[in-house]
Amino acid sequence: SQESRCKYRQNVIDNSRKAEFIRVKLMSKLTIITGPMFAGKTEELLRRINRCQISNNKYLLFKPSLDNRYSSADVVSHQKNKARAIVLQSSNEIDKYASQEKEQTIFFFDELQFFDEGISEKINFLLKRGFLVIGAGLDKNFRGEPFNEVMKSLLSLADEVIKLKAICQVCQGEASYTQRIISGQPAAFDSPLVLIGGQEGYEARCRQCYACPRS
Ligand code: TTP
Ligand code: MG
Repeated sequence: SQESRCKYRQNVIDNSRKAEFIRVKLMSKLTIITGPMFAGKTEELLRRINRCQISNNKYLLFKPSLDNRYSSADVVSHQKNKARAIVLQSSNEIDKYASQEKEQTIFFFDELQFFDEGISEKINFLLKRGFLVIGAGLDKNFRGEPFNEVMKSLLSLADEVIKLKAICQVCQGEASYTQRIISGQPAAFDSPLVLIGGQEGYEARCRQCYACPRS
């Protein structure tokens, strides 16, 4: 009858909605790769991107416009691996990618600590849409404190936090701190938060070898 056909169709719709809902719930996940400088965060991000390339899984890689250590839109690791990235001036630009991508697309972010404060809301929106999001960022600044509000909220939003360690450049132990060095000396506590650099201005240090004098 007309009525049972209607019921059947409604059932099919309900079940496929349920399946879609469960799939989105299973799929969406935020992984944050963190730790000090020289820990291999970017390397780990690029390793995962390489797996996407091999398996033909579509991905997008974003980096903030602030990080100009390497020219162009490449994300480059210390091992000189690299991948082409989309440079974002503002986290608002993420909306247009969220609306045009299929849920299979994986969203990668490097240098999360340098995005503006809207980034965690945008990432939460991606997760609600069912996307997998994988990002790398510093947990601590050179002062040994949580890097900033952006990293605090992303680390709390994360489903999985991968803490990588570097090697202490003084004692060769495991390093979880980043030492800023200015003219061969540990930078003072009131030195500015953002100072783009690599081996020239920074070292990985363990808790015991790390120092940040307060003037
Ligand atoms: P990272 O990508 O964290 O450093 P990295 O490439 O050495 O680490 P990894 O191998 O794990 O990817 O980039 C850190 C950037 O942040 C770098 O440009 C220096 C800057 N920075 C600050 O501006 N302030 C700080 O307090 C610290 C610790 C770093
Ligand atoms: Mg890096």
